[in-house]
Amino acid sequence: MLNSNSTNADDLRIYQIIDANLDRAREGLRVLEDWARFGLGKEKYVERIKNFRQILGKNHLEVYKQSRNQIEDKCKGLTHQEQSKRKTSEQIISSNSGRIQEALRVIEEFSRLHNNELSKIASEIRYEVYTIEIDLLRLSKFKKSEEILKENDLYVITDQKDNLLETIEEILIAGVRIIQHRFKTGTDKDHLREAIQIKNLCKKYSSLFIVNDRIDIALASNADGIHLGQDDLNLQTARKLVGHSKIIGVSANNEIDISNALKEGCDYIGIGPVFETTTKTNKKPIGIDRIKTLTKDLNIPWFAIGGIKKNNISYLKSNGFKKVALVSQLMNSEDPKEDAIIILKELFHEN
Ligand code: TZP
Ligand code: MG
Repeated sequence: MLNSNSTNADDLRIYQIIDANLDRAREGLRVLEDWARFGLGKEKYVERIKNFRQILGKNHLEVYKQSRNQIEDKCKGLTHQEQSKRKTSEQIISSNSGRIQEALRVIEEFSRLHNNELSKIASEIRYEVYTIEIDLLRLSKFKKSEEILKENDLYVITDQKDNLLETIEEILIAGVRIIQHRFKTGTDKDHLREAIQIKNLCKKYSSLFIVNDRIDIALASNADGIHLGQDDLNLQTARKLVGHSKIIGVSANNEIDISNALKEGCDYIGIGPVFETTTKTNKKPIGIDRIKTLTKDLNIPWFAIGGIKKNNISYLKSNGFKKVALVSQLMNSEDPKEDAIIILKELFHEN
């Protein structure tokens, strides 16, 4: 409630500022709320944001609304050119969160003397919006990664070789959208340097960049995800370390590993080796029939791996396999772009 009932011209100007900024903050909150609802389907955030809008609505007093008509606003209708440049949903979330935070800060300052209650409310909501913004951005990033995993059937894993970056770029140009960085020998410095280079390439082609084995390298290179084998850190620990913005994939080749991975919330599974492979010699092939049984009820993306070549993809497809991961076929290819295109076509082709 207001601290005094009398109103002078200065008060009117202040009320006008508060009126405009309550509108701004509520509009911005509505943008975040709708993204949480329709873009992300996150009820918990919808409720939190709606609650803030309602609190601000209740505190939007008649005196503030009436001040709007009493002093003319000479700057009405001014827009900034940045507003028409916004493109992605992430940019919309960031700019609207900024707008809400600024508006709340203005309310906090100008209401302090005559409406301490509103000033406190504005301050509290402003702090909450900082964390909501970060959470929504993380959730949006994660959702995008999940969509790439769902929509793309070819997952390419790198090997250590000359001209690796050129090979990866050719593969990305061909349309591959999931790359895993596999780096088994070398220093951590070289590992991270290469990871960052590949991450930048993946970013250029809007592709997913996943780091094999190493959570520290995934975090330091700002990867989109991490891939863990059965001997790497367990999924729960990995989730604690990387949080919910990165996807986590797991290698599995039996019922127990698959069921544990699902229980612990992994985002995709690599299953194999399907066939004999020289890339990973310590694991025996488990074959097509075994993989069919293992994946029968699997409802997260899974990729068959091991010995997959362009000439056995149609056979895999005729057995109901939709997604594959491979290393040597593209890493050792004379023409990785051409071969990637052939494989993508094979995978796309309806059997
Ligand atoms: N995990 C199971 S098999 C395998 C990995 C990393 C190697 C696959 O390599 P390639 O060259 O595609 O057979
Ligand atoms: Mg591993």
